[in-house]
Amino acid sequence: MPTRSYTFSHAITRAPGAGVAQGLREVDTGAPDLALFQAHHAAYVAALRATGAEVTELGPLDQFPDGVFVEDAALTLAQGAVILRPGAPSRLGEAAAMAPILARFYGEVAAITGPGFIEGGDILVTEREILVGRSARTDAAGIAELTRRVAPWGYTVRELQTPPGVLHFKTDCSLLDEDTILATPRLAACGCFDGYRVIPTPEGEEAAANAIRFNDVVLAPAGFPRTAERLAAAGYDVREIPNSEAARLDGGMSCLSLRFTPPA
Ligand code: CIR
Repeated sequence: MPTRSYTFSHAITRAPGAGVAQGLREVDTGAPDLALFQAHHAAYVAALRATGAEVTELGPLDQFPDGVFVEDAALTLAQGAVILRPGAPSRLGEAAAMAPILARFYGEVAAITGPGFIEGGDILVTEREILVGRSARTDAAGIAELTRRVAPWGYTVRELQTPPGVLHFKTDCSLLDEDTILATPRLAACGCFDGYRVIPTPEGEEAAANAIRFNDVVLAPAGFPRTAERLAAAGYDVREIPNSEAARLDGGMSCLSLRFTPPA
């Protein structure tokens, strides 16, 4: 039986638009180069498609500079989808824009209505549970509402803490398979992955912790050779994707797609 946490027939992405220059960032290292970002994005989409997945590529949303990071707007599960409620005020409207897109694939699209907030970057779905990190974007009320929404589908949610100063929980970790998580040592130190096998990112390569397992491959940001080697040595088929421009906006592999298999 295919896994529900990393085997997917579909993905949704959104092309970066001219507005990315205004995207949120913790540290300003200069605006992303749009042409380069588009080329990186194309490589990312091609890598997803190469696994056999059907990728729906949405056009840029001019009023939302961070719209390329579609993961934060919704949670896509095997039984249904949940429109989220981003904690960044400039990103709140991205969630509503995703609702009609997901309705094409899901009979049931639920929504987090508030008052809490929750962004997809803080949600790690594993084969056995859903881990959610509280962060500057995701609060206890948002997590509680998500917990109620997904309970009828048989999911348990475990609330954790995103490390201080880290944008999202998944900035620091990724699912590699049913039992294995790639994580920064600073996050794994919390003990929140007890019961899983943890592959730590090498010192100095913490920014490689945001990767995605997508069908038979692991998409990892280029430029972190020791992490790529470590993953390859553990038996994963790694595809390195250039990510310099998304990284200027604190974005990585997971942020750039919604991954799912529509219910039959
Ligand atoms: C933001 O600050 O919201 C965007 N510039 C980056 C979002 C990255 N998304 C993610 O990690 N899921």
